[in-house]
Amino acid sequence: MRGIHGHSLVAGAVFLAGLAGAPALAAEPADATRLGSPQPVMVHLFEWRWDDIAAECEDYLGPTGIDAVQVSPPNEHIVPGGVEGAWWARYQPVSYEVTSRSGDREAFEAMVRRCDAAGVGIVVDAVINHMAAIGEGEGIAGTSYSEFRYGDLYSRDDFNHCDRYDDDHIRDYQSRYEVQYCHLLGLADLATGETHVRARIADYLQTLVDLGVAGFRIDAAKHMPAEDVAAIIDRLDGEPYIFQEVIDPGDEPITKWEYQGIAAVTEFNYPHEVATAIEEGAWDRLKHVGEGDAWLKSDSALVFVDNHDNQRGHVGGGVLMHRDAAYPLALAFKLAWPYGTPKLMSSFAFEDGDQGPPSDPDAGWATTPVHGDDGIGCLDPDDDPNEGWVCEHRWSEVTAMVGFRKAAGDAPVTHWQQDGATRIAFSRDDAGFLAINGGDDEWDARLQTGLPEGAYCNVLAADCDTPVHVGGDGVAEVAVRGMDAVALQVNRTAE
Ligand code: AAO
Repeated sequence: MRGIHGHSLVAGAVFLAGLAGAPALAAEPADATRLGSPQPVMVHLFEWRWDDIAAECEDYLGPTGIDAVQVSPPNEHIVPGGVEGAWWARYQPVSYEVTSRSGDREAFEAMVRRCDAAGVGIVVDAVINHMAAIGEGEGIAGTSYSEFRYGDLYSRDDFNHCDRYDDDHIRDYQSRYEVQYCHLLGLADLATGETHVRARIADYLQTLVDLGVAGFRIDAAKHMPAEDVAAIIDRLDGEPYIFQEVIDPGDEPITKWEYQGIAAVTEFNYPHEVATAIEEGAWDRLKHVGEGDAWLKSDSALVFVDNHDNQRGHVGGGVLMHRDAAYPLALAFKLAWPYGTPKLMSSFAFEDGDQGPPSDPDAGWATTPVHGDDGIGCLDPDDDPNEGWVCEHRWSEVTAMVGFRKAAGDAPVTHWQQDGATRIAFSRDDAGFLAINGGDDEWDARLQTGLPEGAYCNVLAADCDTPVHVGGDGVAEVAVRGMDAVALQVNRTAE
């Protein structure tokens, strides 16, 4: 076995990454502590109803220590019936009225209040780059729209008309102009360079800030010039936590570095590197996650193992998701590794990528609740794997590792150890220790845990019947079953 000490992901380390190309914008710090705790964890309750999220905050998220929920877009969108209930109806805004498939404004406000009381912030998915697909129809709150006209909110001059191709759709991601001035997927592209358009968008966001939301995900940020995003955010009173969805595959002219001076940015290296390292049996590569100049600096990075797009292959795929055996281990790594602000995915099961959440087609595709008398709860292993709420955030491995992250605080990574490429272990200084065995056979080893002498519970085990004994030198005999992990944390000792 090789012992590697002095890992470079030391707390407070200054990364040089990203300085090149960073624009001179009014820098809003990407301060995740705005979510209310020093090492916040977020969960995306994808397509959940507001009443369910409120109950979830009280019953699970608050007690587990999850700080924030990313919610699906709360504003009026196209009627789901027009697209056979597809989830992506939510990404086609018709107005900024707070009425959506997840509930009305009253339910939204009640959710914000109840979650806040439970210590959980609401992070709104803000679809502000565009409105619904060019054409005509009706929104879920009854607002009519036609070509480049959305109620009395926007009309033709409020949109970009890029004058490319016959339909002005984006085709070439190598063209900055096209990506930012043509229509993403045929969705009417708002002219975010215009002052009055910025003002309308900012009014919508401000309404939500005033209702008490804790932050925003800026959808399709790459499709708006960074200065437009900055100008909109600059108009807001309050200090929401903001992260911008920018898919930067590394070979396009628009990069994540342009946006990191504004607020946090999605780090798409993360899901792809975690998946490829694990799938190639090169778990030892995880040691370098977040290191080097290809990665956003830690406090600018929003990290995830999968998101609602790439888990269904909409955006490239090539990630791990809830159906994969290695997924809980990938999540354990993510929550133990001190890089970025982690977001958990809480999915609904699906067979087809367009399929919407559990819902009733005969009732306007009304979403089936999780909680309450009509609630269907979360999927059991014996249930139909193609329909239902998966609730990854309730898995015992996940809740245990949220506790681990909190206990580890800002302790740096120390004592990286590995045996071959599939067996890895590291400490969070003297606060926590994680060993992952990505091989099939049991891994029995004497490992340096960094922890004070004592008998510790494996927080990933169902009980503490077989504690791990750490000697005065920090070393322990650790047995990790194949495709399993052992996690110890300083405040979880055996009685
Ligand atoms: C729906 C229909 C469409 C129809 C449209 C209008 O599906 O057929 O044309 O309505 O009627 C979601 C759904 C869409 C849906 C849309 C509106 O995903 O299917 O369209 O709602 O209902 C780009 C953007 C990125 C965006 C992503 C989907 O840059 O911002 O496309 N994500 C967000 C949301 C998403 C949502 C929208 C935006 C729209 O998260 O849920 O759409 O509000 C490359 C580029 C990326 C580009 C992808 C996909 O990515 O770099 O910028 O994302 O291509 O076009 C590897 C590479 C990766 C590459 C990827 C795919 O992974 O590493 O860079 O392969 O080639």
